[in-house]
Amino acid sequence: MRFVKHVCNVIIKMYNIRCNNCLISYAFKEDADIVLFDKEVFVNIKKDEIFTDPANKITDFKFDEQVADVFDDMINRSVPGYPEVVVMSGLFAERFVQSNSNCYDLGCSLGATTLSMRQRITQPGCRIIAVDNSLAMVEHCRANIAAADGTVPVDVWLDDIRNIEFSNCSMAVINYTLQFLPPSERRQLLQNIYDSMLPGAVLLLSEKVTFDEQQSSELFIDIYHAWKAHNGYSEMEIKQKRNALENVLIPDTVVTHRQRLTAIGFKRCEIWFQCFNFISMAAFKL
Ligand code: GEK
Repeated sequence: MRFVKHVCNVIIKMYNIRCNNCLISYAFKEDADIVLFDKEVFVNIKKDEIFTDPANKITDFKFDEQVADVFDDMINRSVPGYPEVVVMSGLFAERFVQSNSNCYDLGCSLGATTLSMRQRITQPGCRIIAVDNSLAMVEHCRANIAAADGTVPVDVWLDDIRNIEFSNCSMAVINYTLQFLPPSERRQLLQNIYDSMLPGAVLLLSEKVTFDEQQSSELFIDIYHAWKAHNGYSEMEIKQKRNALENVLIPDTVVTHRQRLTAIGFKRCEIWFQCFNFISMAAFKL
């Protein structure tokens, strides 16, 4: 179990996200016309020790029960900016979700983004559809949703996001999941989402990326690994996880993401968050 606390001083808004046995509280403070962001993190979660022991043979990474059980800790220590992206997804939901429409959380894992969106949706008649193809993730996610407060109905589907028939969509979020699809199948999924979108809808896409400049790629990977070490992962854990993900997580460049989104029909797409080689984009239908 780990226990982390970081507090800010002047709190004007407070959000709580319950996820599994973890409570993350975010506080926002405001100074004149500048909104400063700070957070209080109060975490009590199972530690990710999956790659602690040396393995004879590294097998491809799988989202099984072992991973689902420690996922809160794993993703918070492995994806820089993850808590911010989760909270900010809620702020996008508040602004973009339209009445009587569907919102999608694709590759929902434990449901953190779903809960964040649910807390901020104000429009009537909305439904969130959270999809993941890992049974372990879906079971944990359903328990998390059932334990959380909220009036917006949530359906958690055990399915491959490539099989979904999207409809009446005002917001779709695909946080750190497109990267796990074969590159040749990414465009069709995004096209399916786009085709189901209402005018004014938004797609949030968060991904690990690579860079055309090899020097930039190497630099960001290096700093990223230093950040993982700072978060308590050993060199061996970092190396073994990297090897396990090698054939499973295939990052695109920002240019590829932009070109694909534009070719599909999105009118604008902007990077709204970046930390090292992790980005979040917002793509707008109009
Ligand atoms: C979060 N968005 O907490 N169909 C459905 N689910 C899939 C597929 C697929 N084809 N491929 C992978 N997944 C989450 C974090 S994690 C990112 C997303 C990470 C699921 C997989 O089972 C896992 O739960 C999730 O996508 C990726 O905001 O672990 O780096």
